[in-house]
Order: sequence, then C-alpha cells, then structure tokens
Amino acid sequence: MAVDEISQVMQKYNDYCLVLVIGNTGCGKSTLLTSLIFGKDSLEIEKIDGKRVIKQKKEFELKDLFSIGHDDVSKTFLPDFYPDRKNKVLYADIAGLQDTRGNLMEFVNKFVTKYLFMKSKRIKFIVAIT
Ligand SMILES: Nc1nc2c(ncn2[C@@H]2O[C@H](COP(=O)(O)OP(=O)(O)OP(=O)(O)O)[C@@H](O)[C@H]2O)c(=O)[nH]1
Ligand SMILES: [Mg+2]
Repeated sequence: MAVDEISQVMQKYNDYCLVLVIGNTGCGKSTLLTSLIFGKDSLEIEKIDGKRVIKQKKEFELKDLFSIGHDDVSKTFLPDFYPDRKNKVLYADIAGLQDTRGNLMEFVNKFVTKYLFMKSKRIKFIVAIT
C-alpha cells in the first residue's frame, strides 16, 4: 500500500466500520486480524531459523493477506486493508508501537494511524497487550 492509496481506500469505504488492532510491534496484530477474518484454520505453525512461528497457510497467502513477522524487525509499515463487503467492515492492519526501524518510521506510523482515525466515521479497535 502506497501513501497516496490510503486516502483512496478511506474514501472508497467511508461508510464502513474500521476495525484495527493497536499494540506494540510484534505483539501479533497481523496474526490476530488474519484469524478474525479467515478463522484460525487459515494459520499454521512452521519452524523458521529453529523458531516456531505462526504463518498464513499457503492458500491464504495467495489472497495477499497481512504480513506476519518472523524475526526481531517490525514487519507492518503502511497499513494493509481488507474490506468485508457483506458486513461493511474495513479491516486495517497497521504498524505497531515502538517500531524497531527507528524514529522516522515511528513518526510516520503515528501520523498514518491518526489519519485513519480522523477519516473514519465508525471505528472498533482491539488493544493487544503482550
Ligand atoms: N506464541 C504466539 N505467537 C504469536 C501469536 N500471535 C502472533 N505470534 C507470533 O508473533 C510474531 C509477530 O506476529 P505479527 O502478527 O507479525 O505481529 P505484529 O503485531 O503484526 O507485528 P508488526 O507488524 O511488526 O508490528 C510472529 O512470529 C507470530 O507468529 C500468539 O498468539 N502466540
Ligand atoms: Mg503486523
């Protein structure tokens, strides 16, 4: 998702309820949203570099879902969106707090998240605590 596409998405789905997860980087926001949308069967456990990590199953990766991290570097940057047209819900996978990639990323993340809140008529958010 490019920066200029964010405003287009927010405009297109302006009557949808925005659903997002707020929490520190790496707390499982992308994983939780994937599970909320497609159910826990969309996920599997895989060993990467000797560590057990949760991943999207191959068939769900094809749907261009939210990226799940598997190392110590923050994964999500600019938000990825998934519109649930039946229920008029727009899921947004946003960057985490305390981004490991530095202050500039942290600043952009805060700016983008504030923008989403300002542009939404209705919001439901989950606070994830680790
Ligand atoms: N044990 C366990 N690991 C989890 C759980 N949820 C996510 N993880 C793992 O935590 C790591 C980070 O998950 P993400 O979903 O990418 O976390 P995030 O909050 O989106 O991270 P950023 O996008 O970097 O801010 C991945 O390796 C997941 O497999 C959980 O409920 N239990
Ligand atoms: Mg993420």
